[in-house]
Amino acid sequence: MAEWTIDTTVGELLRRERGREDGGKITDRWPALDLGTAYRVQDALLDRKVRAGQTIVGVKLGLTSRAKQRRMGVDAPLTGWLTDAMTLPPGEPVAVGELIHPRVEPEIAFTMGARLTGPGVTAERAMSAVESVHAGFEVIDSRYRGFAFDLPDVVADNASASRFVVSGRAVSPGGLDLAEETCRLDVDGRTVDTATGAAVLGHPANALALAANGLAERGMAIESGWIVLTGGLTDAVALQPGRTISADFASLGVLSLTGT
Ligand code: 0L1
Ligand code: MG
Repeated sequence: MAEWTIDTTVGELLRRERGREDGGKITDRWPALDLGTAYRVQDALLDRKVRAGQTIVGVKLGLTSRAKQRRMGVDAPLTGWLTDAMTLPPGEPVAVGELIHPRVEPEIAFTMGARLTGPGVTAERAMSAVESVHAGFEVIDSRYRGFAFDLPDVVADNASASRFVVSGRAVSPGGLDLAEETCRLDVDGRTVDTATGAAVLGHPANALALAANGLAERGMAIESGWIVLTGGLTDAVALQPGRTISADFASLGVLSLTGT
């Protein structure tokens, strides 16, 4: 077997995504894959998508709650890229058969009104660059069997990013208490979970600051106009054909997503 490299890993992850097929951990075959190299894989994967015509529209935070980190067996948050090909218009159903094993999680999303460049970004400075706040859903779809991975695996796999939707309703950040913002998650009309914005690193602004500072270490910034998904508020729920998942936020409104 040829030695694993950034290029072969990108090729393998793209092959799985396009073929709708999962597989084993890259770290089983490339144990030396460390976090820094995994982010280089993630950036090279993005580069392949951009060269194929996709546009970067934002960034996502993942594994921002300690509970989710424990459940997935990793010990740190991570960031990934959002492209136009992942964007779902509000109300558009998700074709489950186009994905591997999609799960949906409600998130607080930001639209950026100004460029945010680390290092040293605080939560306060991060919030001052936010233009509007939205209810959001992320559809995650790991390219690893059973969502089983180590941190470098999931970083290389662009943080399991697959699809996302944000509500058309834009709420001004002034006057919102996002740590206290409640979210009720319903599946086919039955409540399965509740959470507040504090589930995301204590406050979604902390997640935004973390993303800006992390990107700065790689020579990048969060651009004006980008969307930032700040991290799952509750556990992710499996998306199935015919299933409707709704998130009812106290101030941000209600968002629903249906599988077909
Ligand atoms: O957005 C997320 O929190 C997911 C990050 C990757 C971990 C997973 O696939 O559950
Ligand atoms: Mg997420």
